[in-house]
Amino acid sequence: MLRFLTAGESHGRGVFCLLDGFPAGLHVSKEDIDFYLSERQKGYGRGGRQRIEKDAVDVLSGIRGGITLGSPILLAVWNRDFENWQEAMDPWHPPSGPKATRVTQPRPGHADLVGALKYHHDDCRNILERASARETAARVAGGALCRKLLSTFGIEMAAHVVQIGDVVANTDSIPSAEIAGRSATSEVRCCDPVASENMVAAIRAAKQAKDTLGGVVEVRVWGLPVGLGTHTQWDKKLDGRLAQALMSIQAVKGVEIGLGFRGVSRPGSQFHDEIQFVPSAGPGGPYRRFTNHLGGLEGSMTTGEELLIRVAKKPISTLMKPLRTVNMETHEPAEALVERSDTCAVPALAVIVEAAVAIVLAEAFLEKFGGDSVADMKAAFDAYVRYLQSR
Ligand code: EPS
Repeated sequence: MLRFLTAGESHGRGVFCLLDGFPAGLHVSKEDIDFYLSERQKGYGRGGRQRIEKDAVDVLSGIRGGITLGSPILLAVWNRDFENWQEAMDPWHPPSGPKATRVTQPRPGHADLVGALKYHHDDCRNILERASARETAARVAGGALCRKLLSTFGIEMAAHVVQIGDVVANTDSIPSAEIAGRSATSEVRCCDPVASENMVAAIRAAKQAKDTLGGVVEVRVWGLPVGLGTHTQWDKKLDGRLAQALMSIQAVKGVEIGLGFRGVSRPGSQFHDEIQFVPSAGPGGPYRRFTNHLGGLEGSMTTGEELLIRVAKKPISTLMKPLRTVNMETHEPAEALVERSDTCAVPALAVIVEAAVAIVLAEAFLEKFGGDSVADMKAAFDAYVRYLQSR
């Protein structure tokens, strides 16, 4: 069983990812992980923090000589900004220095208020440090390993931005294999060049207005075998697990699989993906679909068609033109905390979504083909693909 956890505060020493149950024998390089860490930092609309950080992975355990050992893998992404926060974040001494001022004016939309109440804190920083989307650097590091594992079995993925604010891209007909290359040329990771320019303009205008923007990211995964996940128990269903992992990304407010919300006005005859037999030696098996409205999942299991998921992110809750709140000490009306933040982090969400999906799919893949090593998995996988040809 693959287990995945993160730790770390935004301005503490670093953010960390623990992967337990990861198979032995996967060849990985530092670049395999650092590439995605650096991609996560990019995108028009990011704030000053990304100029301070130059995220790179430090492997603390579980990998030797570029090969996974089968033992727990502990990955660290150190925070360069910690240098400026040492006194305020010191684990053993009361917060001191210029950054030690207590946060008592919670931001609407952030975890500040509810967290401070629930955990009995009188400084919202004790909440916001962990709630910050800086944590996603740890997910991206772990996700990069899972992604490498999946690509060993021919599973590839690409995510791109399809909406920022009210600017919607026209990308439905783009072949999945072109998404990575085309979105990489856009400052907002969008494959539609006209929409891309309009998105940049919308972010610029939002920044001038001291406001923030949300948006929608689409991820596609191909090369999947038929039958990952299961219909048998609610907490093992693959669509549910994907939605959970994606909803747990900071500021995400919606997950849509296949046509999702967009499809509900269709009658059943125009929704379901009719079946045809196309002899094939691939892991998707010989039963193909004429369409893929269900986004590659049927009965909470992969169908062998592309996985299609959309993820909606709300606008970031730290506004330079602060919203109304209450001072938790005086109970007087106040303005919410204004802290360095981003105008729009939707382009980064594309990289984070890929990581979250890779982690869940790697878990499901290990459940189906699991062994202690990649070699064991390959044997089980090849046998399954051979078996599919006989159906
Ligand atoms: C982020 C780092 C943070 C924010 C952002 C995401 O850095 P800092 O708080 O030092 O500016 O830029 O976090 C939030 C938007 C949030 O609400 O917490 C990152 O590395 O992704």
